[in-house]
Amino acid sequence: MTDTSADCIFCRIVVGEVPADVVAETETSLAFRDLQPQAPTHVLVVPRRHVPDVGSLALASPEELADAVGLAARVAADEGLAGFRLVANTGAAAQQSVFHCHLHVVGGRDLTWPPG
Ligand code: DGP
Repeated sequence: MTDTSADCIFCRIVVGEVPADVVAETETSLAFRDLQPQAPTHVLVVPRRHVPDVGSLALASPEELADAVGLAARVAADEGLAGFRLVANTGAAAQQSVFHCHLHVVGGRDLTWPPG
C-alpha cells in the first residue's frame, strides 16, 4: 500500500495490523471510536492515505478531505446526534498527538463554547 508509514498508529489501524472499533468506512476514509473518548460519541475519521494533518490532506486531495467530512456527518447521523463538533487539532501546540490527519467527531453531551 502506498502513502502509509510503518511507524504510524493510524496507518496500522487502516491496514488492520492494530485492532479498532470501526463504525464506518469509504474507499478513502475510515471511522473508528477514539480510545480515550471525551464524550458519549467520540469517533475519529482518518484518510487511508498518510498525511500529517488536515491542511496537508486539503492540499494533497480535496476529494479525500470532502469524503472524510462527509463520512463524519454520516457517523453523526448514524449515532443519532442532534449536533456534533468536528475537531482537527493541528500541531503539537494545539494538542495534536497523532500526526496522521484525523477529524474528531464529538457529540452526545452538551458542548460548550469556547471549546469544552
Ligand atoms: P489528537 O490529540 O488530536 O492527535 O488525537 C489523537 C486521538 O487518538 C486521541 O484522542 C487518542 C486517540 N488514539 C491514540 N491512539 C489510538 C489507538 O491506537 N486507537 C484508537 N482507537 N484511538 C487512539
